[in-house]
Amino acid sequence: MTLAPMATLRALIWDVDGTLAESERDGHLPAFNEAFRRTGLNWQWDDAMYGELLAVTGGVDRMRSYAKRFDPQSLTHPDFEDVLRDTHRIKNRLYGMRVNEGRVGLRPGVQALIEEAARAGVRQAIATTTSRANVHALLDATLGERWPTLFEALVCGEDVDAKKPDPSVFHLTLDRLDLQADDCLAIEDSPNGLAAASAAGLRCLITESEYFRGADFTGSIRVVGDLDTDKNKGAGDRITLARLREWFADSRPPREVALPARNREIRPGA
Ligand code: XBP
Ligand code: MG
Repeated sequence: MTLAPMATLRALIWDVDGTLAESERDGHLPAFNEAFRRTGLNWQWDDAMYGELLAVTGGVDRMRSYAKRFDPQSLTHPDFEDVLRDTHRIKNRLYGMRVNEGRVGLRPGVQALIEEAARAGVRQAIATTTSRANVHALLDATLGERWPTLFEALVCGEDVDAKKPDPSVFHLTLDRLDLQADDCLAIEDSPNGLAAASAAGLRCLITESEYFRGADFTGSIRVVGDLDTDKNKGAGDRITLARLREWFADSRPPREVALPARNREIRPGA
């Protein structure tokens, strides 16, 4: 019997919304509602509705999907697509303002893990379906001007044709890092994020967030709450890099791997 070599964790690939921050609840949702008021859309999303709408990633696609389900009349407006674009632009500006006002902070334990990984030479990247401007705003406001030195790749919604659960954002991130999926751990908070990471052949840790608590995360290597508390160990015992390395080495990469359009070799777990 030949034993498979033990996998070594070489990079962390971070999601943004819901993972680095509760930015959906504290940033995007209130910004969407204020943008609707400003553009004259007679829409108002509450928490329960937004939780449902998050099944669709990407702000513009989310609004379009809401219109189809709940306000089909709006689709017949000749300028509907322009209204969506304007509303989204305004929403992102308001989101940036909220972030600058300090209303969207990093989740507990996030900064400690980022700093620890950086000190240990574990490489880091960001793979998100949000707009680039939103990521810049959040990282500027929370990690300050040194954040570009912490993340080697920053892949955002504008960089791909299809958003999560499509794996494109992860394929591009792996390309930029020049690493194989088997070397990296994705950190996500949503079923769409997990599906995207798994389809790219990545192991995935789930840090449960407001809107996806209790969702089905089968296929992840672990489901934890905030990163400052290991549920199995008790309050105050945070998710350390050592723990991630252990969980990573003890797990297998996902079997369901969608090959990227470009013929890149990705080896699913045996
Ligand atoms: C994030 C998203 C984004 C944000 C809003 O998903 O789906 O659409 O909700 O950002 P994930 P934009 O955390 O899985 O990357 O309005 O810029 O799209
Ligand atoms: Mg997310």
